[in-house]
Amino acid sequence: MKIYFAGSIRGGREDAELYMQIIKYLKTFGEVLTEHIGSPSLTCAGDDGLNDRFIHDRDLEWLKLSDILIAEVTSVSMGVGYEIGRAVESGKPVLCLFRSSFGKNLSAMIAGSPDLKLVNYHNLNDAKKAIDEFIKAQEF
Ligand code: 6IA
Repeated sequence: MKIYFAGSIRGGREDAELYMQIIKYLKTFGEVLTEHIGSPSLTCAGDDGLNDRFIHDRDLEWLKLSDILIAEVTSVSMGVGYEIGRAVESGKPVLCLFRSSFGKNLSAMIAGSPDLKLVNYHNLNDAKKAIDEFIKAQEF
């Protein structure tokens, strides 16, 4: 199974360590095409040497190749929202993981979407449980 993990980059890297843990768990189910999202060396201000058009086209290509999209949506990120929208439009199963206890408000465009699965969670173990259930529910 190919998995697209989406997490904030320019929206802020506060949760980068958590992304890394989620990605590590997702790798037990298949190939994570976006492993770099958890990298501590990828900063919101930094430059990985790639231009934006290249990043956009490459990431959409990976999204097309993916079987599912799993997004951590607590940190507000325009790129993650865009990826979720594109995945929903192309009929991919989408799981959004949100930590409501962090006092952030989730966009109504995600919270109100009937075309994705949204799970409120508190810690990594909860996230793992949500991932297990979501993947089990898919028919590949
Ligand atoms: O708006 P954001 O930057 O927070 O969007 C993050 C989402 O867009 C992630 O889920 C990625 O899939 C994608 N994305 C955005 N920027 C990049 C990137 N390099 N490399 C890979 N995926 C990206 C940006 C480097 C930048 C700090 C110069």
